[in-house]
Amino acid sequence: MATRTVRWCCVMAGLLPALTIGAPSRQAMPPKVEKQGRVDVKEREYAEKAVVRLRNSWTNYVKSLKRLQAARPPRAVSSQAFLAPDVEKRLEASLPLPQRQSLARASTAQYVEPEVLRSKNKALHVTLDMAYANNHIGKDRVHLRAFNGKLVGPTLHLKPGDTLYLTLNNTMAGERWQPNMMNTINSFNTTNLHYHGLHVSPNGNSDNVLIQVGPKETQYYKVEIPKDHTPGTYWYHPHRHGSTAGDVASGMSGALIIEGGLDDIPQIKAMKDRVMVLNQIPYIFPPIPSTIARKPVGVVEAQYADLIFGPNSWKQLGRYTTINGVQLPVLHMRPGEIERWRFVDSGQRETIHLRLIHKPTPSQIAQLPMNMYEIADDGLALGKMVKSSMIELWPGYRSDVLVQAPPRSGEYLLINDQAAAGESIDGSAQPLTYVARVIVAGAPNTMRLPRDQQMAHLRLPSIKNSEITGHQEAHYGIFSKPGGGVVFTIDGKSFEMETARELKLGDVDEWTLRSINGEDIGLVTHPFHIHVNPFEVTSIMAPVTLPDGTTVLKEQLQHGRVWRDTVKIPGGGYVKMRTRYTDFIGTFVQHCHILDHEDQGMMQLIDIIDPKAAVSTTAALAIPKVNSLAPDFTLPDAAGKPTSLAACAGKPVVLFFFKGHGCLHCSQQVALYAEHYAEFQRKGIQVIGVTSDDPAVLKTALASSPCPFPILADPKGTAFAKFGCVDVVGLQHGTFALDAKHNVVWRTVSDSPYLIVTDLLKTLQTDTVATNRSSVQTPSTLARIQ
Ligand SMILES: [Cu+2]
Repeated sequence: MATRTVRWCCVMAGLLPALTIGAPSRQAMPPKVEKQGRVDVKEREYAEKAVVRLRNSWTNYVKSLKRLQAARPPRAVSSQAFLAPDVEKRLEASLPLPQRQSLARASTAQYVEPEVLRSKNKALHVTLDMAYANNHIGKDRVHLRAFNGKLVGPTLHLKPGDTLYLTLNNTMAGERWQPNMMNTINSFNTTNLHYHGLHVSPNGNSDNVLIQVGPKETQYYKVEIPKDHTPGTYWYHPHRHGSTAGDVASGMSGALIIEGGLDDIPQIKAMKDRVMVLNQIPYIFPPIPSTIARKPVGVVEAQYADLIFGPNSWKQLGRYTTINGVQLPVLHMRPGEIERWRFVDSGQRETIHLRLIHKPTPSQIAQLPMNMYEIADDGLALGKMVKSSMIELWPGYRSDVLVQAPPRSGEYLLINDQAAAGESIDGSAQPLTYVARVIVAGAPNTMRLPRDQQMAHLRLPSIKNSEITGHQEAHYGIFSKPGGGVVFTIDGKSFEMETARELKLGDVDEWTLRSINGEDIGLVTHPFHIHVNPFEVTSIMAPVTLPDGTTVLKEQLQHGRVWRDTVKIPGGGYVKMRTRYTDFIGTFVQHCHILDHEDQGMMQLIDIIDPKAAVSTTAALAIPKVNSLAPDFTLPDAAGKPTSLAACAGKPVVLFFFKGHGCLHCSQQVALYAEHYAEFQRKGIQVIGVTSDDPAVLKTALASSPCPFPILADPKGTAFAKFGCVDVVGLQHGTFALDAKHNVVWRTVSDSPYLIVTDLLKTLQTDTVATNRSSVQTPSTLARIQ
């Protein structure tokens, strides 16, 4: 692990980030609540109490673990057949009320696809508004954070070589920033996005999960899909440390399809293509005072963290796994028809075992089974068809399955089968639950399956022994804390911003992943996920108890090596995988995809550096330090008149470097400063922009959109260089707050422009920048001054 020279802890704690290279493009201020009325104080108190209760529930869980793991699965309906109503009724009495076969069989809920948005002319422009929405899950009313008001986000279709321009509008109300909440479940109104499985840049405003989008903030993402990107089923979801589980559990996620590959095989092209985002929304009904007559409404809130993210919570809540937000949807197929179902497991913490079961006919003629053939895992083609009676999903997994209806009419149920102790996330038994109803009827439509030979070339090439340049180990573990509660760790440490695992671009590593939990915790399976580069799993070893009572490790990979981006690490076992670090340098993460484990610390930073490049540390050294005197410069304005920084002597300055008027984000930045310029003036702060445009281009740009403050031309990048806004990849964006003596009081340098001008304005009180007080030298203290 390399120690990072820059402390980023404030980024994740909700404060302003310190200066970084390849840092978050969006340096969000802490969410601020202006009025600290009783409601805010109470909400915070409730959330903090929930964290304590969650800790206590883990303590109690650890104590009861032996008993739980020995427990038999609750009696459930046989997974093989429908039963006579009276028998069924008796058996179902032991199940949580909603999960009854009779209800599943009677469902008339309409199957729906998420909204579909497709790229056009190599670009896809999408806006996601995050806001509370009222919806129904079955008959239950729910009030949840949502994207565009739905229980599932739109499906985004792109092709290799396209660019995704995504605007994330966080319209949530301000929430009080809670100190000391690192590695706890907190602040669901602060969010961001991760493009799960995509091989894209983790920097700037691309797939950068270190960005935080606070309440009332907007983040512009630009994700460039490489021309040679592997087609497949990917997805997007929030990934802000502390609120990932809360936001994903509310249904804030959607599928992202990179077109091509398997789609172009004629037999598959002829099939109906269904995207099925599976959510496990753990809504609870808060207690309603008996004096108020209203119906309960289901919510997912931090103040109930112990009830929704605790061990065994999902089972106790008895909620349904929804498909595209619908509980028990009904699908219609014709006899002989084959469809492609793209399962996206957006559940936050449970394992899912999908099976299709059938109903015997009254004439005792055995009903024919529906066949399932898996063709891709995590969007990546298997290169063949694998006939499967059960599709095993862990949080974050995707599975593309060809589902073949039998040649006769019939009725089927898609179930999440019961799991014996040891087969689930936490080792406790899981009951059978129902997911969807499938009716096969109508005129036959006999379709053909593809042949393995047609798919073989779509599998990513295997990594040979001779290619491997090094080895990595990662140990995932939960350990009891002496004072109660547990810690979630990778390599013995909970998440921190100070250290990162350093990897080198071009290297090919073999990783050994282990799940080693505290002795009192026992066996826990953690789904490992790493961003940016997929990996080839070569072995999954899990402990199996033999009839004589001895335990041995047994290979779980039944169909050979497989490419994935998320893989379960069996408790007490290990995974071997190989991966190539190609195309992208930058900082991202590996973590457990049980999202409450991640939020509570089971995550680690990864830095991929380019050993051949004179890495950007040179630039870092050149960036004027906080409390140091900003270097002077003289540059021409649009009229060619030389202007120097020193000309503003005695005045605080906000100085920003941008890449020219051709850049959309830069134009937005200039427009934002122009819009708020009067407020800067009232505070006595001079705003100066420095562009990489030459004076002629600048003049043309200003003629069409005049600017109230000076913009200086720096086509040779001399001032950019003086302020460290030059990197191996070219010019960087920089924003510097200088006091009246032109000492740096705050700074940020990044791949993309700093756009939270209003927050900067609010934070930069006149007295902060007008004097050179030592108490306002760091971004974090600066941010606290209100
Ligand atoms: Cu985990």
